[in-house]
Amino acid sequence: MPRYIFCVYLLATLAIVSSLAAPAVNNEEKGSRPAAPGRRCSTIDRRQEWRRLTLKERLSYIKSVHCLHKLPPRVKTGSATNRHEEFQLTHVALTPRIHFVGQFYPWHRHFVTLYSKALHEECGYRGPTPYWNWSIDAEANVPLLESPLFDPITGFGGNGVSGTYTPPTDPEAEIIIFPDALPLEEMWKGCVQSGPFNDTSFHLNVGPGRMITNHCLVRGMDPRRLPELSKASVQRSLDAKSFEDLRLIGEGLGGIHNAGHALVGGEMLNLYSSPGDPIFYLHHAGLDWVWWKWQKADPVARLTDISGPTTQDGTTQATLDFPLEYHAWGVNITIRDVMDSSREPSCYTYE
Ligand SMILES: [Cu+2]
Repeated sequence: MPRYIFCVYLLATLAIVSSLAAPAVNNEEKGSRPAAPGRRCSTIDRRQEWRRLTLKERLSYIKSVHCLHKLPPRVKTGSATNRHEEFQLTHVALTPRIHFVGQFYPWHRHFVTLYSKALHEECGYRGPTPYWNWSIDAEANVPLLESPLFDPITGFGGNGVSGTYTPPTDPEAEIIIFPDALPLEEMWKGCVQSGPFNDTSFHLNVGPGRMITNHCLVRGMDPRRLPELSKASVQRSLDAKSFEDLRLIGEGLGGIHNAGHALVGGEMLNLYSSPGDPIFYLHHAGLDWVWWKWQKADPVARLTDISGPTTQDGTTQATLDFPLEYHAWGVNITIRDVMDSSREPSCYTYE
């Protein structure tokens, strides 16, 4: 088995990437700038923690993910074989430009919105967009696998099963893992065999990392990361005095971002291909919920507070005018457009 080396600082050097077969920009897809960013929304998605969805809503959400996984990609030139993978591939293609930078929170905010819109508009999902408040699991005195998030019927299924997956050989070091993860054998434990995304009903053609391979959904859970997702840990983000503090606390070592990825392991621990695991969107909605809560505590100052370098090794600071790119979809918006989630094009709040 190859030895994968990972380190946050390595990412800067890897920023040259994208040898992968990602979709090319298609001008016909251009022009999807929302009619009027900042405009009042006609409807509001009241996002809820997974456990607050009714069982019917949970099943309906899972069904819509399966639907997205069956729909053809919008951009035909990439390696994604369906809409779900198209989101994954978009993330793969942009990874070095959207992590450990000022646009990390805004970019992922809109990414989750786009995914949620796809579930609603293309797959008929009618319920609220779910998020994951990991601190409920961190404070509960029950094994992580008993969390409703990992329920085999009304959740995202369980852990990977040892011995069912062998990562591909990786001579070009295309598999880049989040920092401070478990040893490889444990984090790539195996294919998920239970629940709606098990080995027989759900496969991915994108990943691991920047590779394009047909594989099962891989997990290798690490409940030892739960303390990093405790109420106190979430509060540490909420106590941030500035956006700069918020993003450094959230995305830094020991922060809630890494910990949520490492808690699930496998595909989720892959910095590039993690959106292959459907739980990615609940984890990132959870991070967004923290940012939203933080903004709500002082909207006058915080709905316009943005900072952080625009490139991993650069010094230019992100501003509200910084463009957010979503690869071949041609979505044309700026950070300013997503600062207030209650306005177009986001149109949601958290309950
Ligand atoms: Cu990401």
